[in-house]
Amino acid sequence: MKKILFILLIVIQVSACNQATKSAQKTENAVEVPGFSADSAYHFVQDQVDFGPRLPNTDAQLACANYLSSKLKGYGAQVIEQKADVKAFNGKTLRSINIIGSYNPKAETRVLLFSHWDSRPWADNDPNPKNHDKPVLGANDGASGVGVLLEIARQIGKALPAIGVDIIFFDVEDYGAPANYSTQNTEDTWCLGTQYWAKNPHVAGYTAKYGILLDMVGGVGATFFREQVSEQYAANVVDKVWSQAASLGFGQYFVNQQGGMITDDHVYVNQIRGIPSIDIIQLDPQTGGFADYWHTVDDTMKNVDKNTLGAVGTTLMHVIYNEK
Ligand code: AHN
Ligand code: ZN
Repeated sequence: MKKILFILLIVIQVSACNQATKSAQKTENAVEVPGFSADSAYHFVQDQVDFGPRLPNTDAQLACANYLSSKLKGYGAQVIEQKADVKAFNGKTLRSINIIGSYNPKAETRVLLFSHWDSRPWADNDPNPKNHDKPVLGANDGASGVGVLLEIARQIGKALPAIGVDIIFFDVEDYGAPANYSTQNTEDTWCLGTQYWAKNPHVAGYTAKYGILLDMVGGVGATFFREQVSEQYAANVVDKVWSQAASLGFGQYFVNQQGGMITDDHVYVNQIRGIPSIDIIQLDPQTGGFADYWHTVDDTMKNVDKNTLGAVGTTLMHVIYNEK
């Protein structure tokens, strides 16, 4: 009896030992993905909104540019401010400040993450015509994407991923001609900071494996459909991001169905720089339009939800840290 017990013990011991080796290998292979703080991202959105509208040629623009650059520097990025004069649809010369933060600048495999940081000078979609000349605060339209990317920068600063990452905050995206401006094609009046960078990248010949644009990623109950320009140039990246979101339980935000099409910053990164890029954007596939507070004086913090910021940020953290 004693002998049998002894053998049994040894068998248990050995199998326990095998078990231990297996799980050790598992932890060795699995990538550590740092957490994403939605609270922190939300604060970064609030910080930007506190500067007031971030309009070209204003002091608020300079103050917020300083804030964004020093945040990125503080989180260990190598930072370049790319200043340029760009021409608006109405003939005005606008000072554009693109802010670029790089991690692992020598790594050959790179991922580009981007958002616009300016806000729109006119609330021309406001139901009240009296508001059409007032600026948009841009809590969701502008600040939300940047808030998520600043939190990603904060996490990357603490533990670098295997690849290189470039975070770009593009300026003068939202100075596009109003809908009733002219009968001519006005698509290229948007995204002026991005168009400038795509033709004059901060590093000669700059490229990346792929790019991800975040535009209006903070809305309450937001849904992100597979946007069509993204699908055309970078369907594999859409697959990667939407399936990562699904496996994290964020399928209610990232709806795996065809969405609308939008001329946004990713168009120029695709067409001019040749970097396959997608747009994560709250765009209604039925109406082809945005949330009802879009380009109104109501684009304020009350429409920004930490849960949405968290779903987008957590998904991107998993994408980035699983990249080799
Ligand atoms: C067009 O209206 C063609 N593009 C709008 C892109 C945009 C504006 N994203 C945020 N604000
Ligand atoms: Zn806008």
